[in-house]
Amino acid sequence: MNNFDHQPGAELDVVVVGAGFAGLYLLYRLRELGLSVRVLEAGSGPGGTWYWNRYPGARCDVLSMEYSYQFSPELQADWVWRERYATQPEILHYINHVADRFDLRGDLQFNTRVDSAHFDEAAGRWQLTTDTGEVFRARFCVMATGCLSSTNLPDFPGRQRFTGATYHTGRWPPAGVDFTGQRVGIIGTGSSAIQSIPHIAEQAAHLTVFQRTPSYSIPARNAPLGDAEVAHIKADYANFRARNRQMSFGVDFRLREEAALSVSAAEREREYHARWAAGGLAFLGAFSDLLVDQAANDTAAEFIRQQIKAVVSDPLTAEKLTPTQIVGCKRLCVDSGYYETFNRSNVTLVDVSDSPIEAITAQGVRVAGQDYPFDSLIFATGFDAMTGALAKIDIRGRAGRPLSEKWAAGPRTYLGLGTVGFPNLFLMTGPGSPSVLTNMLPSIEQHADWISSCIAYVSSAQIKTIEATLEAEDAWVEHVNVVAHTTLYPSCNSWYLGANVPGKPRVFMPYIGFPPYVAKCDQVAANGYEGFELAH
Ligand code: N01
Repeated sequence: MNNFDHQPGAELDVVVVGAGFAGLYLLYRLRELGLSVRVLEAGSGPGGTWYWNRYPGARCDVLSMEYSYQFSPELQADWVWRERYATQPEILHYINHVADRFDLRGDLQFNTRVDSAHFDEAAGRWQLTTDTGEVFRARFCVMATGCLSSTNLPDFPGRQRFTGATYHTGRWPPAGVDFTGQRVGIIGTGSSAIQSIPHIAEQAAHLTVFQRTPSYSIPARNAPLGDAEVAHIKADYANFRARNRQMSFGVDFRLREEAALSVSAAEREREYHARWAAGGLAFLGAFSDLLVDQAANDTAAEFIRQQIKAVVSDPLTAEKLTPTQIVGCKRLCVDSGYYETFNRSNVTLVDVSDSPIEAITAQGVRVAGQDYPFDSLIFATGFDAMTGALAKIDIRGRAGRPLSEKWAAGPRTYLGLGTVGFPNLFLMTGPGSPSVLTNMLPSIEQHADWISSCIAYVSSAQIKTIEATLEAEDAWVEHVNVVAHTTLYPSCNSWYLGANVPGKPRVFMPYIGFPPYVAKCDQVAANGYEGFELAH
């Protein structure tokens, strides 16, 4: 039940949950409108994903010249990225710089976890309560809670019994961890594990990697950014950004127009080699149909399998590390020395695909009756993606209806921005928006621009509530699904589908295609927010 009887706390125009890239830029935009805003953040500083994911080797897999804000020409002209791919500390430094440069800290409240957000229908206000016992009331509530912020910690039998130290890559201690001389186990081989394993292996006495599904990983080929390259981009940054916004993923994969099977085998091989040598996610841009045609995808998959075989000395280990699924269906990984790490004598790979982890014991991990003792155990087991952070907040809309109840069979939104029954509630990069299938930064800026313009319009037109219509929401959910099924994405057990979390409904959550999505959002706004009901 909603309870609005207790003393209300701060009365605001907008309350924002989360002070990552999304919350920070939204605050900047809302402040420009002269609105009163408070951003509530569980961490002790800004940064969101870059605040929590401090595991060794953490860095972005989108090029740093692209993974940065573009709203301020001065900021992007001044800021100096040092490497092709920025490290987590560098990105966190950048976010803190932005908070200071635009004087945002006054409206950021840290160490504050939002427990509930209830819509008070009579007053037309959102009321948020926090773990610090504070209450905030606001006309608008924006969830900028991140797509990969709620950690997934599988319920391994006996997990609590382990007497050594445990870590989750998504909640890494800020002071870091020294594994020198230790026996370390790591569960999971997604992006976080793939980035951290080479670093941990260098420190630990022995590292044991528990792998359920091998990932495809492309070498990053990280290197210092050359002055000439930076100068070239900065000389025409606005156009560089504009071009990338026209790309399907909002990032330049140097997509070739030809289909993979329309060229000769020799030409394919040449292209894949060139992409492998250049490094990074642009490997997926080698041909136009890699993510839509199984036969095309097979050619890329086979190329990567051959590279793994060439790098990993022990044939049995190489075989275990070789993925069989569709490339890119689960998020492609980008690494620095991942496969090479398995040539070290202090690294062991344990395949748990056929014999799942039986138990966690006081000393370590048991698989197929064999005990692996550890001093430290790392869970690199990912996230309850896109909906997990929202599910942790008791969000209630009209008639006190919980969002968890409405989304019991999977998230339903209009444009990933709003959901029926929850007036004046906006989601940043929510399910149904391109978010994780794009460079997150332009997606975040586009959402913050759209939401702030919408709030400005609603406020100036004396509109009391804005809420998606059921018709628009149903049509959008259907459209997201139809688009997804024109690709290979729905065919594997990825976190895009919620398949990594036991019991989570299997629904493809991100919308595929940044440019058409932006066009649709612009059209909706231009047509007086069509698909939304505006109530006076
Ligand atoms: O998580 P994941 P992540 N028993 O879900 C395994 C972004 N990111 O933190 O594949 C055994 O990818 C699981 O196995 P399986 C990026 O978008 C970006 O690594 O489910 N194993 C998998 O191997 C990325 O995709 C960057 O069979 C279990 C692993 O745990 C996303 O975050 C860096 C298990 C989880 O992998 C998530 O990446 C890092 C179980 N019960 C992350 N449960 C960059 O920008 C799970 N696993 C570079």
